[in-house]
Amino acid sequence: MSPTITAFESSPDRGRGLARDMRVRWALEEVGQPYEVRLVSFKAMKEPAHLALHPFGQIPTYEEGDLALFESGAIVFHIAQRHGGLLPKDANARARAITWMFAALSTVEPPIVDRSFAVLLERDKPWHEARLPMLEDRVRHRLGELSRHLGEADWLDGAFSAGDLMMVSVLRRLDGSGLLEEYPTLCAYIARGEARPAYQRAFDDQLAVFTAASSR
Ligand code: GTB
Repeated sequence: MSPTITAFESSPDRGRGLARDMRVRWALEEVGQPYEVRLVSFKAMKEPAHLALHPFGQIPTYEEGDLALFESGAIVFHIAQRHGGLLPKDANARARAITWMFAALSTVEPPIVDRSFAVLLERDKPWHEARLPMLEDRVRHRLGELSRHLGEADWLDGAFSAGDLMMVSVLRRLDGSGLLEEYPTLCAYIARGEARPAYQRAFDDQLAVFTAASSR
């Protein structure tokens, strides 16, 4: 039975693939697992049927038989555990790839999300102009460290893994901020991720949702 994931019925990212269903779609495409998508409105996300799947009323969720998951990191990890191709077989390399998934979600993503929220929701606040440079410097700090770690390598630790899938997904949230361009190593890293056929299939599928919604 194919798993079913949830995604925005009408994504505020206008089809740029920045919402967190994109990383789950990408993981499913990487492992060759067909899936269904149930689109949910902002209203439906906060109603009992969806809250039964996701206590915080968000997307994405993942249903497979009697298993229901939320949190994109947990979902991608589950997919990577269940199928080959996203985590190395060697136990230590596998542990390191999982470490990079956590690093993406708990060390790199938070300052990026803080900056996004400030730009999206706090522009009219009197302290916005003073706060934004501080938030951007926090992002730069992480990008500099990550860029130094990556150096000349294609991927974070040997072959492409769920760690790279998560890191590239997290970094893409900076698209349009102008910050990534300060780190050519990271731009090339993201481009390598985006060039993967599985990424492109996932991107096209989420874009089709936006295109269909805007033509109605
Ligand atoms: N930690 C959770 C996870 O990783 O799954 C976070 C899930 C989450 O934030 N989901 C968001 C959501 O459902 C969508 S992805 N929000 C609705 C709500 O909370 O009511 C976040 C997102 C939204 C929009 C853009 N964008 O427009 O660019 C990018 C990312």
